[in-house]
Amino acid sequence: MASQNLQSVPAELSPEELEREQAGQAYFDRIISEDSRIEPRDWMPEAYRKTLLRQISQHAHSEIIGMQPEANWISRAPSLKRKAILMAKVQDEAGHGLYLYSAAETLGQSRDKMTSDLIAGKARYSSIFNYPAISWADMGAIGWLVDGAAICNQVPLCRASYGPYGRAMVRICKEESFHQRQGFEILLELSNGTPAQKQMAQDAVNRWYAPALMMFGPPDDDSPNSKQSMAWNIKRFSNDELRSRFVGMMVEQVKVLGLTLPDKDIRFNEETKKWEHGPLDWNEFKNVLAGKGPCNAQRLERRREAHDDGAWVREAAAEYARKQAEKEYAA
Ligand code: FAQ
Repeated sequence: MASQNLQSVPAELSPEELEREQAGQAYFDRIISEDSRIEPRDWMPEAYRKTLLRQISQHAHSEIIGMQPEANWISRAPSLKRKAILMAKVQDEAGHGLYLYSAAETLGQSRDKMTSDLIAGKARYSSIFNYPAISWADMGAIGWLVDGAAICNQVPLCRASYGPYGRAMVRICKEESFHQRQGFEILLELSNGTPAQKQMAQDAVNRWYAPALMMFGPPDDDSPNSKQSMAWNIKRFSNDELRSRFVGMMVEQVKVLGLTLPDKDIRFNEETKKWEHGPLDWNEFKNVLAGKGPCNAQRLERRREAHDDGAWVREAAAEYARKQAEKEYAA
C-alpha cells in the first residue's frame, strides 16, 4: 500500500517529535499493508482516527435510534411469544449500541459527547430509521430487509483494520443473523396466512425495500469516504458492491416467502456477474439525511425524552461509583 501522508503532523515539531511521527506512520503503513490490526494505543493518522470515530459513532447511534420503530410494537405484538422475541431483539440493539460506543471511546471521544451530539441533532444515524413502522408486518420486513442489509454491510466489517471495531462486529453480526431469521419467519407466517395477512406482508416489503437498499449509502460515484476507507481496510467493499450482493440474496429468499420485490428491473448482469436493481430516489435519501424524512423529528424527540427520563439513573450510578471509590480509598 502507498505510504500515507503525515496529514496530522503539526507544522512545528522538534526533530525528535518528527522522528517519532515518522516511525509511527511507517508502523501504521506496515500494519495496513499486512492486513493486520491497529489497536487503540498504536500510532494512527489523525484522519484515520476521525474516519473511524465518524463511522463507529454513527453506527452506534443507528443501533440506539433503531430501537424505536420496533419498540413501538412490543405492546402490540400478536402473542406472548412474539412479544418476548421482539423485546429480546430490541434489547440486543441497545447492546450493539453500547459495544460500539465503547469501541468509539477508545478513539478518545467520550460517550457523553457522542450522546449530546446525537440529541442536539448534530450527529448522523442510519437513514432507514426515519421511516414509520405502521403494521405488524413491518416487524417482519425490518428483520428480514433491514437486518439483512445490516448483515451484508457488517460481515465484512468484522475484518476492519481497527481492532475494537472489528471485534465488536463479530458479536453484533451473530445477533443480527438471529434478527434476520425472526423477521423472515414473521413474513413467512403472514404470507401463509389469510389473503389479508399476505397482503399486509407484501405491503410491508414494498415499503421497506427501497429504503433498505439506500442503507448501503450513496452510489459509489457519490461516496466521498469510500475510497480512503477501503485503502485503510475499514470498509472492504464499496456501497454499490454490497447493495448488489444484497439484492442477489433477497431475490432468492423472497421466492421462499411467496412474496415479490417491488422492483421490475432486477437482473443478473452476466458480463459483470453482478445483480442490478431499478433506480432509487436519491433525492429522497438526501432529504432524509437533511432531517426531512417522515420520522426524523419524532425519533430525535423520543431520544431526548428517554435521555431526560434516564437522568436519575445516571446520577444514582455516579453517586454509587463515588461512594464505592470512597470506601476503597478509606480501606
Ligand atoms: N444513512 O461516503 P459515504 C442496523 C452518509 S445498523 C445515513 O458512502 P461511508 C442494525 C455518510 O455517513 C445500520 N447517512 O460514507 C439494526 C456520509 O456522511 P458524513 C447502520 C448515510 O461512511 C437493524 C455521507 O452519507 N449501519 O441497521 C447513509 O463511507 C434493525 C457519504 O456517504 C452502519 O452504520 C445512511 N444509510 O459509508 C438496528 C454500518 N449512508 O459522515 C435496529 C457501518 C451514507 O461524511 C433495527 N457504516 N451516509 O457526514 C458503514 O458501513 C458506512 O458508514 C456506510 C456509509 C456504508 C453507512
